[in-house]
Amino acid sequence: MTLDTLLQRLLAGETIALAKSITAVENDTDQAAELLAGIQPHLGRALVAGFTGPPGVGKSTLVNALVVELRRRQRSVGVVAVDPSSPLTGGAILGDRIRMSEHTRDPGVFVRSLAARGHLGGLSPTAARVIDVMDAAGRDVVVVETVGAGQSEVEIAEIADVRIVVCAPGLGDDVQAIKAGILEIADILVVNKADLPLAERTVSQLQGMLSLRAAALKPLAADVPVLSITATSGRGIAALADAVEARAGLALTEEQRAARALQRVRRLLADATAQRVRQLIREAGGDNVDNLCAQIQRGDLGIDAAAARLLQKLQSGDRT
Ligand SMILES: Nc1nc2c(ncn2[C@@H]2O[C@H](COP(=O)(O)OP(=O)(O)OP(=O)(O)O)[C@@H](O)[C@H]2O)c(=O)[nH]1
Ligand SMILES: [Mg+2]
Repeated sequence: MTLDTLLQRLLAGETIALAKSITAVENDTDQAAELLAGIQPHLGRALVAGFTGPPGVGKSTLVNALVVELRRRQRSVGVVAVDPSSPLTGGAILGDRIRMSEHTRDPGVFVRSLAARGHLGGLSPTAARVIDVMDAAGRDVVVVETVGAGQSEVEIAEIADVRIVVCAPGLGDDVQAIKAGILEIADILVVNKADLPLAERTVSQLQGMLSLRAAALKPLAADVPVLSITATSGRGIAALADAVEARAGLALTEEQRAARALQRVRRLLADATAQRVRQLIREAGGDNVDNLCAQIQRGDLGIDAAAARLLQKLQSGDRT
């Protein structure tokens, strides 16, 4: 298939073109680069819903149940499951594949599992591109599942229009993990496994944290709903779908679409730039960086001034 044909068929939403395009993107082919450039003017339509949370809380089960609900609402769906290859849960891909296989005969659902490849806790740049390809193919909603919230280059928080943080009842560590930062990114909090004991307590703990945060920092935290859900039975899923659709529009005007696309590109650019700078620093290594560090340690140079100087040196290719 020529690039033009592939692009046309992808934009028309053909499943085969979508599959081919994603494979090209995963393999980082020359055609993929051109394809990604070609789809740019068409991005920003899909609502990207990012699910994150500790291993085993039921993210995949929840995503699966949400997909069923979205299909009931006639939404076309793309699912990107970033396989954590987690030593904790093992076999995650297999579990996801089995659960997702009930959708395989529905052209309205397209599922792709991606290896995390060292991007544990976040998204690889490939995942971000796969999301774009699904967007270009006209999927109404792209659902992304990642584990935790790590330090990878492209975080789900950066890409998603709606961030859903999932936890399960009565796991002290869970709540700690959520305290440690992912609460900050949540637009919606889900306490899954509401059929288990202590679910209500976890809900009120989370509500307590949110109101503390609302008082301290973020007045908008009060708007973060805490939903109690049993993914295995589907209880509470409709409320989740409502909340997702309420946070980010599905029927966008051309202006809103352009604004959403711009916001994503902005984040990706910032991200790529940060990555490039890190790489340059690694390559520059040695004296350049060490000299600046020594000056900082002697108290001769402030850290911000040193960073500005380092950026200048990196740009000019100055290796002294
Ligand atoms: N009791 C109960 N169990 C659930 C519920 N949702 C999921 N589970 C179970 O929890 C286990 C983990 O579910 P997954 O959906 O694989 O969890 P996950 O968060 O995707 O796990 P990783 O991707 O490995 O991090 C499975 O055995 C599910 O059947 C629920 O609502 N209630
Ligand atoms: Mg999973």
